[in-house]
Amino acid sequence: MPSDTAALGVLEAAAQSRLLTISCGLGAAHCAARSDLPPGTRSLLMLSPSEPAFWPGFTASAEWQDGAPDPMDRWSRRVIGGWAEELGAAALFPFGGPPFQPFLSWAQQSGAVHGSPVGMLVHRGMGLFTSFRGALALPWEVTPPAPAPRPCDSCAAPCTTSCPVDALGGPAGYDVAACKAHLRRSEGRDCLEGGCLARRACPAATPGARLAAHSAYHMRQFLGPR
Ligand code: B12
Ligand code: SF4
Ligand code: SF4
Repeated sequence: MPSDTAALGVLEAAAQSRLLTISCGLGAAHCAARSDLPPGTRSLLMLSPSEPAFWPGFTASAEWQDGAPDPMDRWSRRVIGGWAEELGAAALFPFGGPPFQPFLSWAQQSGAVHGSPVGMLVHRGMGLFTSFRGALALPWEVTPPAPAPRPCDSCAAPCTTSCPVDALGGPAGYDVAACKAHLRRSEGRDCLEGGCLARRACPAATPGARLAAHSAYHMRQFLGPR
């Protein structure tokens, strides 16, 4: 495939047809300077769910319907792995560790995704619902999505005051135990069924950036058996 001439727009259309969007990435200079990418990588394109199409499309998939564990990770391996094969690229995934691939570091170097006062990544459009299903490491050059200003620089930071148990942004980082304890109580139902209140408070997310049913799935996975 003459992929060295494939423009970002062509790849974005291909991503959309797979319920994904190219949210950020690294160009040739950044790739050359990193030692944590597959040898020969000249561009890295990071793939996020394309909302609001993602959740209804994903729940219609064989992986969701078969009832076996980890449907979203299996879906990601099939869809992104298959696409990478077509392109002659390597597919990289944020799950499957430890060790984990450094998705946070790649995303922040892209300049299109930024650190936030609550520790999570933030993106103009996805807000604090920034997440990745995988990435394509391409052996040819593609100009990735342009860097964007950090939305927090002009924000009153409602994310810092929205968590009912102050589990985020403290000196020790993310207090996972406090978050999970809240989710297990009846008061935590809103977070559990509608998604993290701090993530929902972020005005950098466009409306529909994450459906409640999609959030509820991740919250149940995160919480584990109750
Ligand atoms: C391990 C992990 C976790 C652990 C973190 C353990 C800890 N802090 O003690 C747990 C299971 C708690 C976790 C939780 C969540 N995580 Co998480 N996590 C990862 C994972 C798989 C690996 C990170 C890692 O260990 N890297 C290696 C170490 C050396 O690097 P590090 O930079 O020090 O890693 C730290 C941070 O990643 C941080 N971290 C990870 N997740 C989260 C979530 C929050 C809220 C915060 C503040 C910090 C944090 O904890 C790591 C260890 O200290 C990454 C994927 C990846 N490949 O990066 C996703 C990832 C960072 N997580 C993500 C998400 C979405 C979540 C959840 C919000 C999931 C959800 N519910 O939808 C939850 C938080 C629940 C909530 N309040 O909503 C997203 C990014 C979110 C963002 N906007 O920044 C990632 C990139 C996964 C993805 N597929 O997109 N996660
Ligand atoms: S609420 Fe404001 S400060 Fe917090 S992550 Fe979103 S843009 Fe940044
Ligand atoms: S899910 Fe709820 S308890 Fe956990 S960090 Fe978010 S707002 Fe706090």
